[in-house]
Amino acid sequence: MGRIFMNQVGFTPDSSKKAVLDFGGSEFNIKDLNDKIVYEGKLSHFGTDEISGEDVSVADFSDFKEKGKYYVTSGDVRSTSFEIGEDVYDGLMKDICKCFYFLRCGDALSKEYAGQYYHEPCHMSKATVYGEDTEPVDVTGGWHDAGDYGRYSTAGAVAVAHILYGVRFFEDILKVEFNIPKVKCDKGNLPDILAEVKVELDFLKKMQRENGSVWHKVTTFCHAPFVMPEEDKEELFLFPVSSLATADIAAVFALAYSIYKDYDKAYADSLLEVSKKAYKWLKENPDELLFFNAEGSNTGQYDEAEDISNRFWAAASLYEVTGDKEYYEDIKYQKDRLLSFDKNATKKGYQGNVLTCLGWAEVAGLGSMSILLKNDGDDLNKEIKKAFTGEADRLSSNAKKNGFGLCMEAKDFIWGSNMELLKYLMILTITDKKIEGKPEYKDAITSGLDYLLGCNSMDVSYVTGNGEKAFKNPHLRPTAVDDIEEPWPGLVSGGPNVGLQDERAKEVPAGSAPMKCYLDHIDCYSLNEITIYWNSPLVFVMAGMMSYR
Ligand code: G3I
Ligand code: 9MR
Ligand code: ZN
Repeated sequence: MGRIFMNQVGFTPDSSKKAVLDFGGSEFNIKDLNDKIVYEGKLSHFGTDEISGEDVSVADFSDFKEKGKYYVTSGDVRSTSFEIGEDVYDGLMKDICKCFYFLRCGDALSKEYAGQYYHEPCHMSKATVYGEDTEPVDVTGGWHDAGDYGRYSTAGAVAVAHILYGVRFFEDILKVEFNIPKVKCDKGNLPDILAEVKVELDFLKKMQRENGSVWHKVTTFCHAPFVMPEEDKEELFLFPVSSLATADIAAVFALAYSIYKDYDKAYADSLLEVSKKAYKWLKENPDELLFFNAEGSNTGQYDEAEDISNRFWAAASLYEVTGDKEYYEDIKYQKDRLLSFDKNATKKGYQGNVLTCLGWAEVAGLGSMSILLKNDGDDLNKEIKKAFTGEADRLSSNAKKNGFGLCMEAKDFIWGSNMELLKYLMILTITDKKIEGKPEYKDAITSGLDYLLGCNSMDVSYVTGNGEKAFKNPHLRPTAVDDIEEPWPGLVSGGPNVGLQDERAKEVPAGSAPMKCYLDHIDCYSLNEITIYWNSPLVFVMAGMMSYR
């Protein structure tokens, strides 16, 4: 029996629309939920590609724009249902934002807003400064990183950055309400998204030492077993400071200042102070201070090969906010270092142009966004625009090499491949909306979202609660033990990973195509975990989608 893969959530009326079939034939229909044919179309045969391993045909129905709920059929095979409408992504957007609330650490959940996913206060004890004989420190709050209960400075800064750059570029996101407690500010209440991000900012502030440097992470010594967060009572450790964390905090706090200053001046000033203090430390400590786990400790390492992209981002973000020449010189200095490092690097943790990288490690693309926002029109600004259009061209040309219209290549299917995709969709969105619009960029964005929401050869939507066949078994500790049938909605799975880097993942048949290196199993941390920085780029992309309306 064949299968029809498609975006299980739906399409806006004017976007391109398709389903992908793993079998041949000549015709397809769209039927409404009363089984009445509303559209008849011809299939086109695409053939086999290296990422899906399927011989596929494509059912294109972009010219069908009637609002409603439907499914696609061909022969005896039918797809999941989907919807066409202007507001098809409204529920998804609320869900992906609310996830951060459910991931809150400390005593910040209430039964009123968390409902059945409420848990008691967690990780409230003071943290021991690892390897030092000093007083334990209060670093309560923030968001749990992922399926584990660690809180990591660089990962947190990057997740916040995806969201806040989303706010800067596409302010419609400020209107999204997702049922969290209101937070007062000079102008009444903060928009929900800023109230939620403030939770992480307030935690990250506590990760800064007196001298301006920033602890890399606060975790137990080893990952907790599968227990609820409040049952994870092991000693918390603040592991050493890194220049990576310090630079990321300098960058993201300046960015945050640029937004919160319009809502709460005193709070915003305190953010800029954190940023400048971190930057001062960086300048006084020009040598990289990378991070590696203490012997025997196995919580997330978030190791990076260099701190140049982080310093570049910090300088760019502070320059955008202050206009100060000193930062401008630093941007250029770090950019030149980065490009020469990139040229010589043997083990790169990214594909494409380094100036467009938006990951948890390679963060130069975040700095580039600040330079785009500043929009000086100088050579630097032009160089960044060229990097983005070059990358958008590479991605939209990749999208033509497979029947799914997916902008990824086989080598992109690593741990967290869905983030690789979402970073690409961010680049396409920025380029299309803010630099130079092209229909193929928009098509690649649409197809990428289709892939995430079910148009893939796993036939699964990678966002919980969104789509008839959404994944249900994230590697997420509370979900594993809370006795609730379904995880909360809006969680983004890491997705297929050819590395199959956990025990359970070995059950994936040998030689599987990249797109099929996936299992919806709670054990699979290398295929099916969730993290704050896999949700955050989707928030950015959906904010961009709002602006297409
Ligand atoms: O960069 C290389 C690339 O050059 C190579 O071709 C490719 C092939 O395997 O691997 C790439 O490296 C991968 C790297 O991620 C890229 O970001 C590594 O194999 C892979 O092991 C590494 O995975 C990271 C994982 O931690 C293990 O360190 C994930 O990115 C990262 O998201 C994940 O983060 C964990 C935290 O440690 C703890 N909390 C949960 C979180 C999510 O799983
Ligand atoms: O649950 C942990 C997950 O969040 C991490 O991404 C992963 C890699 O660091 O590690 C998971 O924890 C596993 C640990 O490393 C080894 N024992 C089994 C744990 C999960 O079942
Ligand atoms: Zn906690």
